[in-house]
Amino acid sequence: MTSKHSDAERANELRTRLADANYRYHVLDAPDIPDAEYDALMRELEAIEIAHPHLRTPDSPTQRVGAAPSREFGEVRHAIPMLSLANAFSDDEVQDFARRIRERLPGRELRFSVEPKFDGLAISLRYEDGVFVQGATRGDGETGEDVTANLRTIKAIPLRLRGSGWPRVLEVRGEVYMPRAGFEKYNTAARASGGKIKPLVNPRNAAAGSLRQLDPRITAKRPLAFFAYSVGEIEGAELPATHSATMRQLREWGFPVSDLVDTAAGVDGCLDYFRRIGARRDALPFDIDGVVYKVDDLAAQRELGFVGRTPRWAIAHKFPAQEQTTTVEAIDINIGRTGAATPVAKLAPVFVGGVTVTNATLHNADQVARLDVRAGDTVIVRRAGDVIPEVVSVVFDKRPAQTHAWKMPTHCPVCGSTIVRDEGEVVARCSGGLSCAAQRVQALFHFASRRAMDIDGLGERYIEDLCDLDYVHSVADLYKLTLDDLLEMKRRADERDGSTPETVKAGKIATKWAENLVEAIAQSKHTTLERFLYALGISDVGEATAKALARWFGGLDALMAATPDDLTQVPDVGPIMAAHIDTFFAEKHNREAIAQLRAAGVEWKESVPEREACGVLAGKTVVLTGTLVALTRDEAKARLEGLGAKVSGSVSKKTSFVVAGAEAGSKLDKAQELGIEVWDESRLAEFLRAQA
Ligand code: JCF
Repeated sequence: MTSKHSDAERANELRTRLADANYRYHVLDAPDIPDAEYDALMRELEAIEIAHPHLRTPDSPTQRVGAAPSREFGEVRHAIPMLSLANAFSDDEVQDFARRIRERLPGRELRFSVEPKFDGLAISLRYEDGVFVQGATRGDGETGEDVTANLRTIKAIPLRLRGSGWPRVLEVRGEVYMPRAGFEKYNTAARASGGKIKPLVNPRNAAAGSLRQLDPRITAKRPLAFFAYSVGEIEGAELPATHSATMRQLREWGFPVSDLVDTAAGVDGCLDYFRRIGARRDALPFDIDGVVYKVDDLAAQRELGFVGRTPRWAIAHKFPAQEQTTTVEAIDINIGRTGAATPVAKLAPVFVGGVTVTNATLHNADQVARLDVRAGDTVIVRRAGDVIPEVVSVVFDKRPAQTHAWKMPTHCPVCGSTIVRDEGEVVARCSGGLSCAAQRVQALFHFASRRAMDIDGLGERYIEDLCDLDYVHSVADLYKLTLDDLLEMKRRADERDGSTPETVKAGKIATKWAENLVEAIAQSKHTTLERFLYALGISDVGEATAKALARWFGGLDALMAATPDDLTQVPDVGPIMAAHIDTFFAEKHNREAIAQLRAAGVEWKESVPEREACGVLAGKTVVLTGTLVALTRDEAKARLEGLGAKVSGSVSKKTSFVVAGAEAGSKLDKAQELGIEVWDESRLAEFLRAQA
């Protein structure tokens, strides 16, 4: 055996092996070799073909990678026109469709082949003697574009038919689509590319755009797939007598046919299928926009024929569209229970995803900027399943003159407090906290919680009732509640919920609850400054910080008078937290709420400030960065604080020195930039040993 002969044999063997693997993966959905092995076989075949170019065949899997770009697409005249389907948007329209068929085929039992309507691009694939020779888009139905080179790059499309018995000429029609996972993955990469790669708008546009690339190497990089759903021209062999059997045959010849393809008896079977697929729609790995019913018997199809350009024997039953265009009347912000400010587009009412929508979320200010949505714009709104409606994109061609870029309002629409957004944060927040009606329930819940004011018996449900029924508007109102108020509130809440008959026992339980709560509220008045500070719910101020603030300032008035610079002197308080504290106390509503709480009798023992830092590092601010080996960061921090240092999280001009462990990053850079002393871990260890 010559080596040339064995190369040819090996190349054939590899092609068969790779085509099998492809078939198992794309058609049977049951891969049998790992990706790495597939890649290794592919490289082996490439090597043989490079060494012996005459062994390269047009149906070789190496030919999928993408040919050189062309200047324009050639035209392909479809031997049999590629038609379109009539649409049905309701059960009634499906009933009408079936009735028209029954009138033409009286007494015939109707079986339908049913399938999802894939949301991609319709194409036609031509095979001669079992080899893929030409692929075209639908175009105007008569003539399409020759996208053969692009279609070759799609691994789900067989380059050579499997099995036997195929006609000499076989034209298969179907849909090229982009699976959702591939779409998401592509867009994640695009968003990370810093503008170099443009994100795809939706999987359908993505499929269409990818196939219309003049450079097949670009198409090759797009995650496209294919489902066959019908046949066109056939020459030289008979196909089965039903559509469903034809689909099974196509599958055997190597074409992906969706698992969801099925048959159904009569209209009832069709409508049942519609609902079953509809329920699964959002969980499918690809987009669909409805289902298609086709009379299964091909002889019956021929009898029924066409009206104009649509077959009488098939119809597309559409789901309610998940995307619609409408106009933005205004962009407001919605304040959530935690104070998060979410921009919301107020829309001209539009029917989308099965409901009328007047609001769509814009998520956050960055998203508004990315989309560049403005009041007055025409936009595409999407509502998929139970997901809240969102604005997908702006139709810039329709933008009226005189629009203005949107900016996050400076003040909360609910309470008037300042809206703040921290550096590096996506979400902007209302700083109203205690006083903001939108945050009232959350603020009260936190205020009453065990580690804050510790008001036993005031659960979230009662807080909601107290707020909803207007008994409490701010935390200070809690201290005005009387036993009668609570009992009346409970009675009204029960009435509203239509619950609890007025039994003696229920009345006793309610009275006990109210008495206990009044007592717990009264008890909570006697507290500590640190609990009180924690209870205020200042952004980022947890128990530890509340304690540090209480010790450092000793009293509330001194704290409220502190500047951000004063605040950063406190152990553990960095510039961001200092800004939060400052904003909180600067807010008139918050100062009023505090005054009311004090007037209601909330009190604590004030103490002398404890800030007399002693020890060798008194007055020094140290920053720890990078990984320490001999001791943990917390240990190092405790040791340094024990020597009187303030350990801070960020480097500034005030930093005395930086301790940089392994792989120190931006903080070390900043220290060097500012000319601040840097210690490595061994120097720290030596210093600590000397102090011991
Ligand atoms: O998406 C489909 N399942 C589908 C779409 C199936 C068909 O037989 C179609 C189609 C769109 C047009 N037939 C036509 C003529």
